Amino acid sequence: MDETPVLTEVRDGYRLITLNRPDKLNSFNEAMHLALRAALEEAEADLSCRAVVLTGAGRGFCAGQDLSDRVTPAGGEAPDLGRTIETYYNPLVRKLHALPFPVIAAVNGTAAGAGANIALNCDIVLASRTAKFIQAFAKIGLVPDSGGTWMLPRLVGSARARAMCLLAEPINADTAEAWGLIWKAVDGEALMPTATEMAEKFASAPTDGLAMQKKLLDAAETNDLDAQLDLERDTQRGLGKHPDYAEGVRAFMEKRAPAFTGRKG
Ligand code: T3D
Repeated sequence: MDETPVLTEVRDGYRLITLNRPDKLNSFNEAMHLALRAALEEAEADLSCRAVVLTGAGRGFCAGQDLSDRVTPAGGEAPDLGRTIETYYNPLVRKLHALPFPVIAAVNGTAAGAGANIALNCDIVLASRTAKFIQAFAKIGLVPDSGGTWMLPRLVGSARARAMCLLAEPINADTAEAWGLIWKAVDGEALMPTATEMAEKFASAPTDGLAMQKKLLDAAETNDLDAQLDLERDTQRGLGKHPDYAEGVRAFMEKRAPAFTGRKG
């Protein structure tokens, strides 16, 4: 049994959360699901936390479901995969979207199966040039889950999404960037410095405004233009009363750096 399947480092204004089952390429078992859920809930409950960096220990980011928990003897009872997805993967995806601050995935190595899609559900995906994204599901007779079938065509278009899913071939980080699957590919040694520099920037950002940006961009995936325009109006009306807006405008006029208040809770 893993002692600490997820490591959390509390830093000034943000948290670094590391998936920590390196011998199994940080694949998900129940303990890692529970630990990651707890780590994200703790980050959310701590109002001084204004960003999260999610990465993996060792040479991989995450290889999806731990398949050693899925071996059934011939003729044995099949596992109920719907149960794990309902209990763990779907709530995790929903949580990543709902967190009231940006989540940065620092993809340090292979991200496969649900591991790839968990990374792609983060707000900003940075990847080491050695990282690969693999929709590995086809190799074991499954469909992409954790939002894969919803997200991939939106990110890279139908042709690339279909080939990624049906072929299950690795997509390297530079290609992922060129296709718009991720934000940026960087050299391996630059990955964590780039991710933490970004988190530090978010740690002094107008966090409640950024949280509303996440909400609006998610809503835009299903809203029509009229509904989205209304949502922008209503959100802007609310944010116009937030102290961070007043501070941002004053700081601009006074030609100084703004001192945003962060999360109001
Ligand atoms: O609840 C449910 O089950 C439903 C939800 C499903 C969600 C899913 O994610 S399904 C998809 C599951 N994931 C996969 O199918 C990926 C399986 N892994 C691979 O295809 C390869 O390991 C990789 C392409 C990711 C990496 O290849 P490579 O050559 O860099 O590394 P490796 O040698 O294959 O793996 C290193 C070790 O990690 C190895 O262990 P060993 O031999 O050194 O003791 C390997 O067995 C282990 N490992 C890698 N992925 C998994 C794993 N062990 C268990 N489960 C894994 N997913």
